Amino acid sequence: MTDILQLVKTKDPNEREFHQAVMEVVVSIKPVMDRNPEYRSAKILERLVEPERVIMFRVAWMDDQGQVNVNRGFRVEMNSAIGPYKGGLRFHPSVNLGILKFLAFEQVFKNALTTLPMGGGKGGSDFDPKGKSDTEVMRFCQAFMSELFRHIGPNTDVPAGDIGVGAREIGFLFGMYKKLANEFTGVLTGKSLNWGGSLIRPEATGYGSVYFASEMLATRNQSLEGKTCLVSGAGNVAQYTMEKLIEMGAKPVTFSDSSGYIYDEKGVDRAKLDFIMELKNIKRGRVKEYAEKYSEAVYTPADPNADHNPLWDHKADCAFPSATQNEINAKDAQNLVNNGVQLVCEGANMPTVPEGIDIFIDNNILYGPGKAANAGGVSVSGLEMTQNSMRMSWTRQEVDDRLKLIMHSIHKTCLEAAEQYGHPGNYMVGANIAGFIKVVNAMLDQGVV
Ligand code: NDP
Ligand code: 2IT
Repeated sequence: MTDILQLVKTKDPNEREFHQAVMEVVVSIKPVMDRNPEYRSAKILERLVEPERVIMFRVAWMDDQGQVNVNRGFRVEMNSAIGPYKGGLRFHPSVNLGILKFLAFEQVFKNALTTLPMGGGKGGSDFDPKGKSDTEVMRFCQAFMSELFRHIGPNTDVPAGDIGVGAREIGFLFGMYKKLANEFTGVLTGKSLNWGGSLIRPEATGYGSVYFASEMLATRNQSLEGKTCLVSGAGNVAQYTMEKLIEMGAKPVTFSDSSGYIYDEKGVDRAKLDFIMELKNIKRGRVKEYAEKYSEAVYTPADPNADHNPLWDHKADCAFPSATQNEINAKDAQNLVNNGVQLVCEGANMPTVPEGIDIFIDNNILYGPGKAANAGGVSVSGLEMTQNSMRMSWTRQEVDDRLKLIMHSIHKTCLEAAEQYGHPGNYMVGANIAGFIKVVNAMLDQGVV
């Protein structure tokens, strides 16, 4: 087991986040490997950690001042054992190959848990959409797609959104794909409604995360009603997490962006959430402006030198990290436990460091790992693909019912796998094992390829 981690570290010493994601899975699936010697002789782990294909390309584009800019574009096609590569695109200055490999690796197991036929991939660029005009974002997306289009397709690889990629970017990317491929087809998900998108796709990750939290609480005969919740982020996932929490009678009291966070002791209600959505999605402003509008709210700027994030240091019942990777360190995790949090549900991908996860598990916290808890987004992407190939659109109710059913099934699958392999109640181990078994059995069926 440690051999495989050593192999990954030796081959790609600088891919810290990828090592972290691999380590978590490799430790979790040890009992499965012990019971199935054929996995070892088929070199299944060695194959899983090697992407089937990595595409890396230059993206040259011109800004509004007529200056030429050069960014780096990527698509990591990680695993296609159970379906076409599927996963988001991230546009953020921190993007590099190691981060996209960790995201693609997680996506393989997440997608397997959804019950839908999707392999795993991830892509993106170190392009920073912040402060760019709409026309700059459009020119960048067109330049990005002018290379990516030859590698993707509705039965090959189907990208979607992630950090920095929402409805606006998907529109520009789709327009360029259609022009180059001369084909109107479901090659991206997260499309707008009137040209092939699915109802509930924008809401799906946040709603799914809250449905998963409800399932976890139900195992202790509890519900979200009346619970005080810490949410981080203020983007797609955070917004719809807060929307569903409010609908279920819970009280979100925090949210954030990379500049700082808001604590609103009275709670974010529907009207305040509308303000956040307009601020973030239309005006593309900063969360700080919320405290200028609502005097009861307190804004704390982010301190890059702090040893913990004060957002996670408030009295609360539940926490929904929904911003980015490693946003909860060990000290934050301990603060959450000390402040009475009983549930941590990961809307973001890998938001908790390994030592933090250990703290949650040791303290009997209901801990929903990202690859299970945030799988609602890609699930509804899968439903968007189904609707596209049927040339049909389902109603809001129909899609929401399917999303609920999928989250229920993921929750059950995680618990059953955890129980079967001697870790009752451990959703992390359960998610890793269940996703792993599905993918590797498909790989074995398909021979050495
Ligand atoms: P958005 O771009 O819509 O929002 C991201 C939010 O997180 C913003 O508020 C952003 O602040 C903040 N953020 C991003 N990076 C950092 C950072 N390095 N430090 C502090 N804050 C940061 O993205 P999403 O809401 O779509 O994604 C959030 C998380 O959810 C990611 O981990 C993503 O991988 C995951 N996810 C997303 C899914 C989806 O369907 N969109 C599906 C499953 C998981 P700022 O504006 O200042 O950058
Ligand atoms: O991390 C994720 O699951 C996503 N960003 C969504 C991927 C998708 O294909 O909808």
